[in-house]
Amino acid sequence: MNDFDYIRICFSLAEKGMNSVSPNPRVGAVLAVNDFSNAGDTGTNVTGNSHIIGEGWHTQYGGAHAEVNAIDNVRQRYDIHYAGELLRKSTLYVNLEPCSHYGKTPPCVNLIIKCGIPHVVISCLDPNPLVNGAGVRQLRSAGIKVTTGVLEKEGAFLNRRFFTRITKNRPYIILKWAQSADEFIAPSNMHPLQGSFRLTGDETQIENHKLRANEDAIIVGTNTLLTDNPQLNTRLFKSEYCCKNPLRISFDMHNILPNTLKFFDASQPTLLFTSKNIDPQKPILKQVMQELNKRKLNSLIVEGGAKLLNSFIKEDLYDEVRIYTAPVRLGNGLKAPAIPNDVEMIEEKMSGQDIIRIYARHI
Ligand code: AOF
Ligand code: ZN
Repeated sequence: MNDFDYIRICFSLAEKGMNSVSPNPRVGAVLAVNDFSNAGDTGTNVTGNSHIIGEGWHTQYGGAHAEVNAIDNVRQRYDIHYAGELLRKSTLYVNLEPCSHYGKTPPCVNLIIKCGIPHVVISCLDPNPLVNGAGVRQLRSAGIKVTTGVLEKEGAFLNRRFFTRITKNRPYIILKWAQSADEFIAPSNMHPLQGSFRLTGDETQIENHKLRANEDAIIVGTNTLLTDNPQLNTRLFKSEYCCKNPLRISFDMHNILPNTLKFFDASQPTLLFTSKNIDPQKPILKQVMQELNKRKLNSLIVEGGAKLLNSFIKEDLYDEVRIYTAPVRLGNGLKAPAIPNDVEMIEEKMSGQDIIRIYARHI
C-alpha cells in the first residue's frame, strides 16, 4: 500500500457522502501506521508494510468532518491509551485539506495537532476562502510533515460540484436527456398531461434515480411539467448512505401550471420561478444561477425539455452531459440538442438495452 492506494480509499469513502453532505464537499480520511514489525520506526513514512488503524468520512451536512470520524474510529478499535500511541506515529490521508476555520464544527487542524499525528497526506487544497492553504500552513507550523497534491486531478473531479460552486459562483451543471437511436427525444404529438414518454428501459430509470441522488437540484421547463407531470425524485434508488431528494425547480412565468401537478406535492422541496421572483426583461438563466448560488446548491441537473437544454447550452452553462440512448428509432419528432463540441466522453456503458454516455467539459 502506498500514498496513492490510501488516497484512493479516501475517495471511495468520500463518495458515500453523495448529496447528503452538500453544500459541503465529499471527504474521506484514512489513518495508517507502519506494520508492528516496524514499530520502532518513526512511523512518519508509511510505505510497503502498513495497515489501516481507522477510517471515516463526512456523512451529513452539519455533522463531523471525515478526519474527526477517522480519529474516532481508531478510538473505537483500540484501547484509549494504545489508540493515542498509534495516532502519534500514524499518517493521516485525506482527499481535502483539513479545515482551519470554525464552521458548523471546530477546525480539524486543531484536533490533528492535539492528537500528535506526525504526517498528513492530502489530495486537494480546499478552495473555500476560509481555508485555502491556511490548513496546510497551520499543520506545517506545528511541525507536521504535509504532503499535498496526491492524485490531485482525480480529487478535484470527485469534488467537481463543490469546487465549481466555490470558484464559479454557480452549481455544477449536468445536461441530461434520453434519446432514440436516431436522436429524437420525443414524438412531435405530445399532449398536456399525457404522462412521461419513456424511450429507455427500467434499468436506465433506476440508474437515473441513482444519478439524481448525487445531485442537489433538478430543473425542468414549464412544458415538460405540463406534458410529463414528472415527480423528479430518487424513489427507485435505495442506498444505506443517501436519502436526500434533490430540490425540484421549474418556471411558471405566465401562471399556467395547475397546482395538482406532482411537482407541487409535499414530498420534497420545490422552487418555482415566476414573474414575481424573476425579471423577464433581464437574462433569466443568469438570475436563476444567482438564486441557486445564494442557496449554496453544488449541482444542478437540467432534465429537459429540448428548449431549456438548448438555452443552457447557448448561455454556456454546462459542465457535463449525460445522454441515454434507447435502441428504438422514432423517424421524426422533437430533435435532441446537439452535443456541445467542447466536451469529451468520459464514460460509456450499457444499461439494459440502452447506452449511457457521459461527457465532461474540457477544463
Ligand atoms: C474538512 N473535512 O470532512 C469537510 C471539510 O460548517 P462545517 O464545519 O461543516 O465546515 C464546512 C467547510 O469545511 C466546507 O465548506 C469545506 O471548506 C470544509 N469541509 N473540511 O477538513 C471535511 N467536509
Ligand atoms: Zn474539518
